[in-house]
Amino acid sequence: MKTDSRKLEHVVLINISYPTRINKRGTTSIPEIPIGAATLPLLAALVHQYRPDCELRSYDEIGTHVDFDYIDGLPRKSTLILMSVRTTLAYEAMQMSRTLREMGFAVVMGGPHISACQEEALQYTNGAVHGEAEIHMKDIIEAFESGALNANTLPGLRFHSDKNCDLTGSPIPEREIYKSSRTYMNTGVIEFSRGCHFRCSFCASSNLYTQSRSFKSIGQILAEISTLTVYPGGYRFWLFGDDNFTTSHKRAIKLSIEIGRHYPKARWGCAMTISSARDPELLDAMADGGLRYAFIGFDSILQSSLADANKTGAEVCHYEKLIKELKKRNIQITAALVFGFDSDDVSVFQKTLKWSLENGVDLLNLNVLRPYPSSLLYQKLIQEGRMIYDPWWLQPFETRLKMVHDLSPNISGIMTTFRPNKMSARELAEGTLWVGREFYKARNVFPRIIKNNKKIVPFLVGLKSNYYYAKEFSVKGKVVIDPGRCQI
Ligand code: B12
Repeated sequence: MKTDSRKLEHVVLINISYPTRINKRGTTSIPEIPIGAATLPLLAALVHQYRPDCELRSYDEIGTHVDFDYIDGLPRKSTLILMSVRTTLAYEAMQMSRTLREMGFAVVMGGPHISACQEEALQYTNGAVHGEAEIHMKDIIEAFESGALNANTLPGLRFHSDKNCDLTGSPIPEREIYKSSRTYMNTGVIEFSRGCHFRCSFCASSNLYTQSRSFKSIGQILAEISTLTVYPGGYRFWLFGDDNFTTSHKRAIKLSIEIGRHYPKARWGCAMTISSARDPELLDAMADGGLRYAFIGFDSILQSSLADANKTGAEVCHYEKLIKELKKRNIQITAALVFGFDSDDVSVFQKTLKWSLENGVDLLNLNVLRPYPSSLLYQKLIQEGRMIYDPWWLQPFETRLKMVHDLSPNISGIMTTFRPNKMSARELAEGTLWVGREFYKARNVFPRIIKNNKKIVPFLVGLKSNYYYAKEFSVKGKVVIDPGRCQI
């Protein structure tokens, strides 16, 4: 092993976004909700845990584009680039890694996509990480400082762990790194747990690390909340980023009670499963503790499609009653729905729109079924020979645009990568887009917001959220690929 020891003095953290400008003047990025994930603040805290004097720059492109000029001015010998990668942007991440390596920087990649496709990533980066940063950060820094990990290390070094970290030892993320960006909504993402006890076939997370769950302590969460911005009137806002905040009712109840006790003006949101709404004690505790926004994976309004998805514990016939339970407690609902299950035919779009308009959900998050590389669904579609593009995540952006049949430049939710069972791929993309456009038409938005929000603040929040979600479906115009990025 080559040893060329050096000290780590600079770290650049990157979470990339789509490489496009979409309006006529070529200036607007594809709309993504400007929420700062916990990822880069956590990586920052972990770097500082081991190298307190290290200088840090972070670029979460949803808020701030990567500044190549600044990076170019950094010393190659003492600078490490850490990239977090999601599957939808894997192609762009590999491009950027190559650019940075060619500039002479050592690049390490981690995140959900690299955990799913570590072997593949090793071809593009100097270090590829499977698993949680808490477990690997020390080894990464040591490999860099020993010279074993540098811009020429290819294939890259493999950092792998099949164990979960103990979240009670996880540091408080350094959220200050987002303060320089004016684009973000002022909402923090806080993690309480990792892992989920369900095994839905399309889930991108359930097979990624290990099958077990881990939790932070209540004291940790309360301390983390104290670092968030306080707004006039003493309010604090955040979202829990857990895949399923209610994976343990007991823990969620305890935490919610403590949040209410310590921060009576807390207002937060979380993702949870609909079957949890059967537990009135849980709903009362969460609502009293400040829960105002629930992102709920209903996934389908067809029971047969839920069976296709291996989604257990959810019964469509109870959805309406459970929605009422949440609304009774003034909890706004974002219904996440997926189209393209084997049981779905074209009638699913009309049925879903009707259901969504009638039952009082506040927002719709719509996605075409997407075979993430870590999912059981991906394995099934490969076996059945039904993938149209494989691996879809390494296709250039132009090819990914074909997967939305040029219906919209916003590939995020409606890209179709496989042959559906009871409709064409184009019908699937078209139908999904149609439901979104109808749901977010002004004639549907205003009556809904007025009916669902009697007070001024929730009304304004409702208006803003509808605006962000509507943008996802209304994006039109020419796509211009950023010339600053090369081919992989
Ligand atoms: C907040 C959020 C968003 C925000 C984005 C915020 C942002 N600035 O990026 C919004 C709402 C915009 C969003 C959009 C989307 N999201 Co999202 N999102 C989340 C959510 C709920 C929380 C993220 C977070 O803060 N996690 C906490 C951090 C600490 O966890 P982490 O990022 O996984 O990092 C850990 C490890 O992965 C690892 N790690 C990560 N990066 C690195 C880097 C290095 C160098 C190292 C060593 C380790 C490492 O260490 C960390 C600590 O252990 C997650 C769910 C989740 N449980 O993570 C989904 C999640 C990340 N999103 C997902 C998806 C699919 C999407 C969308 C594609 C949805 C869509 N159809 O449009 C888009 C794509 C956006 C994009 N640009 O990539 C998937 C990603 C799956 C995958 N394989 O890529 C997730 C995991 C949800 C899920 N279970 O399906 N999202």
